[in-house]
Amino acid sequence: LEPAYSFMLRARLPSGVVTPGQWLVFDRLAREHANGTLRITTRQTFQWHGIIKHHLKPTIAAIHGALASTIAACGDVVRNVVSTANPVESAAHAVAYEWASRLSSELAPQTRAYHEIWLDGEPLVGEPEPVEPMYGATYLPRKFKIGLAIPPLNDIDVFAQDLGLIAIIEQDELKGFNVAIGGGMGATHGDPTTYPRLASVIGFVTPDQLRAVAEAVITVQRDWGNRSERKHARLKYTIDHRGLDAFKAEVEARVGFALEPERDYQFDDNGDRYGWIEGADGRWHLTLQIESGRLADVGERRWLTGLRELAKVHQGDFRLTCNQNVIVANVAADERARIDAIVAAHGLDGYRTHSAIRQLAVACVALPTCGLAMAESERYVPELLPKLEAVLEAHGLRDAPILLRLSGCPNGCSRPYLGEIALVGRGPGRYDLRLGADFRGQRLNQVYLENVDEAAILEALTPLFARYAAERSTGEHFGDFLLRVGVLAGNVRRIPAEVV
Ligand code: SRM
Ligand code: SF4
Repeated sequence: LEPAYSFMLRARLPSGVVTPGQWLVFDRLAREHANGTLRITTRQTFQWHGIIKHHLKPTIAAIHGALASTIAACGDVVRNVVSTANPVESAAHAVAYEWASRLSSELAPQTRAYHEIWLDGEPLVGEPEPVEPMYGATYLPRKFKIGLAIPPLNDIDVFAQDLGLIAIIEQDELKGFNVAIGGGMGATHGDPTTYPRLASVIGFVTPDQLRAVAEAVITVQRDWGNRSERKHARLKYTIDHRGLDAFKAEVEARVGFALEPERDYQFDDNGDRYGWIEGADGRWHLTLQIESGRLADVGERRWLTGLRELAKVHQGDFRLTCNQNVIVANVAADERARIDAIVAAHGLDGYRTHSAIRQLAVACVALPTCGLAMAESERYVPELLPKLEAVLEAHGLRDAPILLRLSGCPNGCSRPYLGEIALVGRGPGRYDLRLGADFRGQRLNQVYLENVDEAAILEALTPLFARYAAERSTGEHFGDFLLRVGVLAGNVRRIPAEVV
């Protein structure tokens, strides 16, 4: 007898693209080997929860058989490369997506041990494991995240990435990318030497320079990153410790050219655009809201089944979004009615009627599967939202787009520090209430109340909603409003002395 351990598996799906064939495999794995649910993550991929030990190998083999992988979905390597979720609206979008896929495959670890352990590959006994060309023998100090955003959409939260790429597209032609480095969300309660940080833009590269610059940023972090204190091992601390200019100079020295000055760009928002959108090529894309990314069959919501039924008939592909939603992408105009019927029959059409705050809510997994959770997150959303909606409705704010993010602990898997309103777990039923990020993923929020319960959160928000309803200017977002009227002071970022 041994303890009944169960595991979580995560796939690597660059840019969140899933073919219908893959979807059917992943759906089967959810039902046969996991807890009957598929979980879309905030990095555009799937997690399966509750896999018991002897189901791990067949599940990984089936993912591999579906031409996907779990390698580099976790670990101190380049993680799933994310990109703006609907990159099919123009030819330049397609090129940007190709870049995300290329970075994902070329920067993945080359180890054969994975194949030997999980896929019955040739044993490596007696042979030395080939040296990783980029990672070397000891890989990176910490996880490393790359994301590519295509303005005006910042749906991937490009400034939360270790390496954020902002595509510069002019007259439908991809000119290159602004390069932003050192973003990250994770922090530890009570430890000011850990903090969320937005990535800093260091310049512009042309497409043919991108691969070399990406590798240089990764290898400088490999060589300079803190390997003795894991809490300070992310790129953001390396940059604050060594200085942005020194880091950039080292990158330029390694690639042998200087980065051009950053180009102009404008982000409108970091949410998803629900409903049907027509692409430049006349194909259609339908974004559906999946609350907290959890695809399950519960009551009227037959979401897991609904997506399976869609995958059986859909001729295009699916795109997972960093806001935990799904796009039924590349649909011919005359197929739309059939897709709509399946969507409605399975209760997937909630996006049509949801309040604005519900449409924009993102929550991390937290309890019961996350071992680091201090408070509920995903499971708290259905309880909290109706209460917030009631207050908002009372002030005529049902359709006011307010970005809500919940995390069960300060690691920040829902990127809560970019929420206009955010709850960050402290303990059972207790959260830090943070307010005042912008609507574009370009400004961090601030702590408004520490370690409070639901009653205190609602009590604090009610007068703020009342003021917002009465005093906001046209089109002004909640976070911006709180700063303008002085409820919050401007954010001044100080790097703690211990980090420098
Ligand atoms: Fe995360 C650890 C879930 C996106 C920052 N994250 C975890 C673990 C694996 C807990 C653990 O280490 O034991 C969580 C598994 C929970 C479970 O039961 O499934 C977990 N993270 C998630 C997901 C599933 C949240 C979601 O609800 O969608 C996301 C999966 C991403 C993926 O597909 O690869 C997820 N995690 C993020 C993000 C957002 C992002 O990448 O855009 C962040 C903030 C960005 C960043 O990395 O700075 C994030 N997760 C963390 C951290 C803090 C890292 C740090 O620098 O301090 C941890 C803890 C750690 O690494 O030690 C963590
Ligand atoms: Fe777990 Fe914390 Fe990440 Fe939520 S934010 S999934 S509680 S590690």
